[in-house]
Amino acid sequence: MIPTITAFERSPDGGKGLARDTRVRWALEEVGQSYDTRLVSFAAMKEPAHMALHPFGQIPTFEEGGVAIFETGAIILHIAQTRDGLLPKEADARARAVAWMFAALNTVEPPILDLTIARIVEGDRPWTAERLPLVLDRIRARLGLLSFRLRDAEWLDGAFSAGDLLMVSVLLRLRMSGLLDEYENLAAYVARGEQRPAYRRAFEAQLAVNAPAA
Ligand code: GTB
Repeated sequence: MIPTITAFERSPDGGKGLARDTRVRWALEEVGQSYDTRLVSFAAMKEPAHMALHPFGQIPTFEEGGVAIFETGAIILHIAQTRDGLLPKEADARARAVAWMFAALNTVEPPILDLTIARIVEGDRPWTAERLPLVLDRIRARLGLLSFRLRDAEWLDGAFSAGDLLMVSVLLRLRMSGLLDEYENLAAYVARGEQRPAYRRAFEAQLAVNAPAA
């Protein structure tokens, strides 16, 4: 049975690959699993059929047989646990890779999301100019320690894993900010992720849906 994921009918990023379905597509490509995509509009996301799948009316979701789940991290963990290629087989190494998945989503991504909120959602508020440097410093604090931990390694803990997939995906959100370029090894790490054939296929698949009409 081929899994079905949901994605934006048209992503607001116009095909930059920043919406979270790209992470799920990437995971599926890494394990060689073909998939169907059901595109949903912002209105359809809030309708009962989709809300039954996703309690917060968002994308992505994942359905396969009797499994219907939401939350990108949970989806990627499920894919990694049911197929080879995204988590080490050895138990201790597997636990460490899962820890990096959580670190990407729970420790590194929150301050990065704050930057989007500060710049886009609250960009016109009077306190933004004062808040922005604090938000940037919180991101730098995380990036500095991540950079120190990675040093000159190719991936976070041995072979490429779902932890790297999520960390690279989270860091990619910083591309436009220029912050990533302050950490040479992190910029190279993200570039390595983007060069993976599975990432390229995932990116192209979302681009085919989201690219602005010529
Ligand atoms: N914690 C959930 C997960 O990880 O799956 C968060 C899911 C989520 O934020 N989904 C967003 C969504 O459905 C799309 S990915 N939003 C619609 C809504 O809430 O009504 C977030 C996203 C959206 C757009 C861009 N962009 O344009 O750059 C980037 C990221």
